Order: sequence, then structure tokens, then C-alpha cells
Amino acid sequence: MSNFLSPNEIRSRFSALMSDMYQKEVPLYGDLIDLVSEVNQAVLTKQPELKQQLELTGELPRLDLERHGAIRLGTAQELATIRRIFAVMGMFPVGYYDLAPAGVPVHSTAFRAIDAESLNQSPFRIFTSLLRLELIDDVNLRNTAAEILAKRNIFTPKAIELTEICEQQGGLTKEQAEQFVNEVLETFRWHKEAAVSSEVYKALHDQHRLIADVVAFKGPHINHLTPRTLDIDAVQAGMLKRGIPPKEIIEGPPTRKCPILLRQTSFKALEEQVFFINETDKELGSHTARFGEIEQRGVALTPKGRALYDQLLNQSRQLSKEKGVSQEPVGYMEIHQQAFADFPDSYQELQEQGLAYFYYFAKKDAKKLDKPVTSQDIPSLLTQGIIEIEPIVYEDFLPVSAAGIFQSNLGDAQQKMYDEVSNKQSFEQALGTAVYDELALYAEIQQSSIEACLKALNP
Ligand code: OOG
Ligand code: NI
Repeated sequence: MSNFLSPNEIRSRFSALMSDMYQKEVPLYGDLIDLVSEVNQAVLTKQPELKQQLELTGELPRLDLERHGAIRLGTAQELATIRRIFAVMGMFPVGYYDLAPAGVPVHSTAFRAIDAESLNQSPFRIFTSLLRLELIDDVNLRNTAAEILAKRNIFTPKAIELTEICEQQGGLTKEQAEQFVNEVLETFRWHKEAAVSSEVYKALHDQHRLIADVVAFKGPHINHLTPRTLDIDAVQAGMLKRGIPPKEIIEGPPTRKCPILLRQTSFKALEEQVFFINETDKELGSHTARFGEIEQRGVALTPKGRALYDQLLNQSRQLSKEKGVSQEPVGYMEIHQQAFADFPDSYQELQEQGLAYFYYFAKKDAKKLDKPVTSQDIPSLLTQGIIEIEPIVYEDFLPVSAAGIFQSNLGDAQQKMYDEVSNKQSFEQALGTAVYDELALYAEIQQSSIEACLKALNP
């Protein structure tokens, strides 16, 4: 036995610290957490079958802990270092998201735990974007931005030192881990003082608000922290009632009996006071970046299911554009619901048609079988009621939804067109490693549950 604290434990502590810090920085986030936990309690009381499902999949205890955050980095060096820091907490880069086609000059990955047990212990994830400086069209401004970023150091020396110690000795002791999480937290803190003058800020902002958000500050302040709800429509209504105006449209699939992937909504970014550092004075100004978001998660889709999702989403977007209701909640939802009528809405159909990933369990009272069975026998074992399925929850993000969230907080006037092609390779080069393929991870989780299930039944 080593005397190291497990990465899961470190991540779980870090997630709690981050949540406390953000609650102090953005008190509205605290109100949102209260609302979400009220709604979740009500849903669990009203829907005992959902409670049972979450118990079986191991998600029930994690529900109150579940958060994702987002940061935006400026350089390859920052991204490579944050990868090493997150690895100490058992978080690895999963998936590649290119936001340029949606007019946001970044590309991203999500750092998270990758196996089912670790995810259930602490599902904390960070959507991490890297600014694509090459998309700034003004050469002078691009150089200024690069110079500013090259000079900054967003990590404390102690955070780096402890990361190196962890890499060398294979873990951190309890004392080291405690120090580590506190040091790493500093990187994500909000600073009232900008790193640039008001003039530079304005030039960056005129290019894109997001560019100002990354370049004009001392570090990648956490820009939102998102709790998971079991009923996003109820939270959306509750937000309105509490005077926290949400964005008009819920991103992702429409309301369904069997939720798929991810639905998200956010409240608008806050205008916050900042000081710009001019040559001779500090100048009071404002910056808008941080916001609130909530999400509802559903079953992870297979490549076939995802293709159907993308197809129906495109149809729905196309049609609502034609009818001029893209930003009109009632009209949009109607079209959206209709488009998704073609997406089967029972777990049985989703399983039979190979659209989603599932855990397979031998029924509680199932006895050993007389003859050995293989995965070929699954359909018949399901019909006979010897085994049962539960959905594997989607742990990742959606590029179109993420773009919607970014945009609702950047202002519509700021939409740009970038014709630059997606560049996963350069992202991975900056990161210093390949990103995990999220679909392969779900397939693995499903496969090992099938193996365990068959083992339990086979003579
Ligand atoms: C990230 C926006 C994307 C999500 O949940 O899809 C995101 C950002 O604004 O930095 O967080
Ligand atoms: Ni988010």
C-alpha cells in the first residue's frame, strides 16, 4: 500500500474547493445550486424508477457533486502544463471540439476521469479551450497578443513543483495533495486587475470579446461552473421565477422521456468591474465573461445514434432558420420536438437499434444458466428477462451547443466567420499528446459490463 492520496480523492477535493471559490466570486452561482438541488430532490421523489436507475448506474451519490467548469488558455505551453496538472487529479483530455466554424476562435478538449468507477467517485470536468491566435487577422494585434501571452505565467511555482514531484514519485501524499489543490486553485481565480491598458483591451475586444478575455487578464479565470439537473425545463422555469434570466433557447435535444446526450442553458454573463493598468494610472472599466449554466445529461449515443442526432439537429436548425424562429423559444421548440420525433424514445428501442450505450446486468434473482451464453445471446436474454439494461450517461460536450453557450455570452454582434480548417493535429501537438476518443471509452465501459454480466450467468 502506498501512502499517496488517490487521484480521485485529489480531484474530488479540488472540485469542492473550486465550487466554494466560485460561490464567493459569483453569488448567483450559489442560488443556482440551491435551485438545482431543490428540483433534483423533487424529481427523485416523483420518479422512483429514475432514482433506482441512478442507484444501479452508480450516479446517485455523485449527483450533488456533479459540476463542469470551463477555462480558456492562451498558449500551447499553458495547455501542455495544464494537462500535466490535471493528470495529477486523474483528469485526461477527452474529445476534440472545433469552435471556429461557429465563429469562436478556439479549439477545445474536456479534461475528465475516464473509467466508470472514477467518474462516479468524482465526475468533475473542465472544458478547456485554446485560443487560436492565427485567426486574429490584424498582424500587429496578433503579435501584441502573442507578446503579452509569452510574458505571463499562470501557474504558481509550488503547483509546478508538486506536479513534478507527483510525476517522479508516482503520487502525492495527503499533505502534498492538500497543498497542491490550493496552489492549483490560484490559476483559476478571478483578478480584478487586468494585465493590460484600457487601450490594448479595447483593441483586443474589437477583434473579439473572447480574445480580450484570454489575453487581457493574468490567468484563465474559471468562467462558469455547471451543476447537473434531472429536469432542465423545471430549472429554466425556476430561474425565470427567481429573476435569473436564462438564455432563451435550451441547447441540445428537446425534452424527451429518455434523455439523450446533453441539454444546457445558461444565464447571461455578468458585467464586472476591472482596473486597466495604464502607464500612469489605473483606470476603472468593465468586462463581461463569467456566467452561469445548468445541464441535464442523458444516455451516451453510439456513432449511429450520434449521426442520427446530428442529422435531426441540422434539419431542425435549418427549418427554424427558414421560418425565422431560431431565437424564438416557443416556435423553435415546436420545430425541434417535431424533428426529433424520429429519434426512438424508449431505452428498449435505443438498445435494439444500436443507437445508445448501456450497462448490462444480470437480474438480481437470475440464477446460473445450464448452458454457456455469449454476447450473441443478449437479445434473447433481454427478452427472457434474465438480464436488464441501464443507460450509460454521456460525460462529454456538444460542439453546436458549446458554440451556442459561447455566443450567448459574447453578444450576437460579435459573430465572425473563420474559414480556417479544423486543426486537431495542431491542438494535439500543443497538448503534447493525443486526445482520448470518447466513443471508444463508452464502448469499453459497455463491453466490460457485458463481460461481467455473462460471467455472472455462465455455469
Ligand atoms: C466554454 C463554453 C462551452 C459547454 O458546456 O458546452 C461549455 C466557454 O465559454 O469557455 O462550457
Ligand atoms: Ni459549460
